[in-house]
Parts: sequence; C-alpha cells; structure tokens
Amino acid sequence: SSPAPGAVHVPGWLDLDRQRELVAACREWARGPVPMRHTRLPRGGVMSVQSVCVGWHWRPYSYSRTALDVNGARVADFPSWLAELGRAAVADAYRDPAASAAYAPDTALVNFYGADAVMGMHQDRDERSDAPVVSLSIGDTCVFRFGNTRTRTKPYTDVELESGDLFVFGGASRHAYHGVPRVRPRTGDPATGLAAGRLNLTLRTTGLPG
Ligand code: MD5
Ligand code: FE
Repeated sequence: SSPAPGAVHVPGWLDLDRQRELVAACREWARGPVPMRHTRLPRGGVMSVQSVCVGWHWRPYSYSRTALDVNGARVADFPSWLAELGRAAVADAYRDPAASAAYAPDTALVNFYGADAVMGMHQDRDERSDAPVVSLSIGDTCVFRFGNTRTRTKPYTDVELESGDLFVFGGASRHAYHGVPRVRPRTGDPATGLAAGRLNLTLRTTGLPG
C-alpha cells in the first residue's frame, strides 16, 4: 500500500530464510570492524537505538569511511548482494524496471531496537542524493510514524511494521519526518534468529565519491 506519494509498504516481502540470512549478516557487522553501539549525539545525548554501518559510517550528521566517533576503524565494505537486494526491493515496490536498474545504494544503516528503544521524529538529510531509501524490518513489530515534510508533528500516519516488511521511501516521501515511537515486545518470531527486539536495515545512496 502507498500511504503517501513515493512511499510504498510491502508487508511480508522478506521470507523467513532471507530474514535469517540478514540477521546472520547483521550479527557479523555488529562484531566489527566497527562494533554496534549507541550513537552519541553532538549535544551529549545517546540514542536508545544501537547502530552499525556498512559501506559508509554515519554519525550525526555526516558520512565518512572511518568511524572516528567509535574506534577509528574503516567500516565493512558494502556487499554487492545487498545492492542487488535493494534493486529487487525497488523493483517490487515501484514496479518500474528503470528505477530499480538505476538504484545503486552504497551504505546500509543497521538499527537494533530493544524493547524500550525509540527513534524521535527526524528527517534523513545527510545523503546528497534523491535516490529512495529501502527499509527492511525483522523481529518485533513497531509503530512507524510517517509524517510530513514541514513539521515533526501532525499530520502523521502510524503504520505497524512487522517482521519481513519492506518500506521504500522515495520522491516526495524521501524528506518526510518520521520516527519509531514504540516497539511491541515479544511480537517477533525467534525463528528469524532474533530472540528479542527489532532490527531495521536501511539502504541508502550517499551521493559521495568512491
Ligand atoms: C527505522 N530508521 O525503522 C527507520 C527506518 C533512520 C530511520 O529512520 O534514520 O535510521 S528508515 C525510514 C525512512 C527513511 C527515509 C525517509 C522516510 C523514512 N520517510 O520519509 O518517512 O529504524
Ligand atoms: Fe530516518
């Protein structure tokens, strides 16, 4: 379904095997070269979500190859299979072969939400590209709050994102405010390999050279 122009929600897009593969890959990335951690905010806060990056390292509010705010290591390379998964996601969401063939994500942000983790309303503005963002959810269901491009408040639409769901944010939705006000504990299937919590992978195009 499409809650706004350019935004497409495809429930159950990832089968259980694919979810298990992604959980296993995220476990490896979480170990290093840059460990998964709570990102520190410039004003001294710490995000309740834990994150690890692939391809490019995101810190508030820029991308780099090395994680100078964590351990100084270079992040893991962005694998070609992940770009291929992104193209398949865009193809299925938009049903537009040209849009999917041109899709070349170069970074993934992996977010892990424990039972009490939340993400406040924000825009994703650090990418120098208008390419869509591909979001994949595994584990516990969450409430995803999909807002507007002007304010972090109403109007917004709350959408339940379940394990296996795909969401693609492009076009006019690319710069909408959004957040995760709550996770629904123990709603996920441990057969994904995730005993508890929610995992979200977002594939993005930084627009940065090389
Ligand atoms: C999540 N992550 O569920 C979300 C999925 C983040 C973040 O928000 O920045 O790590 S990405 C949702 C997204 C991306 C780009 C645009 C819009 C939503 N949108 O217009 O609503 O952990
Ligand atoms: Fe975001």
